[in-house]
Amino acid sequence: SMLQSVVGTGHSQYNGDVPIQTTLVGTTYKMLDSTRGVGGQFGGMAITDANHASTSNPTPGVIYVNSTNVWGDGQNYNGGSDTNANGQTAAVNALWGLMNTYDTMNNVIGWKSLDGNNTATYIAVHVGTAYDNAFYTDSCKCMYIGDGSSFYSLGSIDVIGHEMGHGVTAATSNLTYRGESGGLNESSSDINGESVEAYARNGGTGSVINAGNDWVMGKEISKTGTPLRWLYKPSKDGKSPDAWSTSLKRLDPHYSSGPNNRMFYFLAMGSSSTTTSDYYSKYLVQAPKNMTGIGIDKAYRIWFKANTTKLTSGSTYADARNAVVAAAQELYGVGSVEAKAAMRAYAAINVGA
Ligand code: ASN
Ligand code: ZN
Repeated sequence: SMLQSVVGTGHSQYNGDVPIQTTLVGTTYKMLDSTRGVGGQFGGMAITDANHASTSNPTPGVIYVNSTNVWGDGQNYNGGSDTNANGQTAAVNALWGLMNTYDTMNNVIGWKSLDGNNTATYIAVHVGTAYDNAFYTDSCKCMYIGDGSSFYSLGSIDVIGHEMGHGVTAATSNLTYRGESGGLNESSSDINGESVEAYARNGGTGSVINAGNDWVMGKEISKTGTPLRWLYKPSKDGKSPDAWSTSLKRLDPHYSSGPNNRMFYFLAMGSSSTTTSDYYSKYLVQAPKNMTGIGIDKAYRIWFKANTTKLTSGSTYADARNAVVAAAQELYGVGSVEAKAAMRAYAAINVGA
């Protein structure tokens, strides 16, 4: 046929040379993955050039095209043409991140695209000028990536998994983006980002997520090497708390996410803490003593089920605890080690029954 799905080579910025799913139209290659998602604005998962459109209400621009199926130069954007090999690198980063996000949710959970109905989405790169952010927009169910100034181009896998995670949350629990629910919304995106990173780093095939992520958000895009957030110890950013308290609800969601991120880390990875001084009040507020984690694969399945089927727009941390415990019980059994680990992980951030 005129349209043929083919595999090209992308010279990515953060993951070396990667196989990317593109489309051959006549003699031209397009950055359109028609094997992941249907319909949507571009008839498949697409990467477009926002061509420095203003970051407020931007339009996506056109799909990347190339005369060969080899894309990008692996180097950070230098301010030249968006469509030469250097400008294409942001598009390679985006397509690789999007493919892995789709595959993680589809192959591990059986959840198709962002809405669960397999509606294709897209990523637009080069939005704004030296723009230091990436963002999801629900009206297009798509995301935009800036070129960065104090950051490198903002298309690392964990950032893309994070932004697309906002689409899953918007389509399901729709956690309100302020107060405790705002922190849970942000945490759900960080959990998605780290889980996609873990999936991609282990080859991106199969239906199981193996550990291999770095448990920090955005290390790759950081020019200083300092991540945006530390899931294993959120307070390392100087602003996020490590445990729930009554004042958490007043924080920006990127900080009130901290304790739930730490809960997820403990659930997956456990803790080798041996100190008994961790106990505070009736709950733990530091690392749980000698806790065995259940692995990121099971932890992701549990969190995903909780967020997509049990949480609602006004959910609190206490609600999240109950939802995660219930999800663990449904997936692995009442009294299972997984359900007990969920209780312990929440107790470790000061959230109890
Ligand atoms: N990149 C940010 C995020 O997804 C954008 C924002 O502040 N909402 O959290
Ligand atoms: Zn976010």
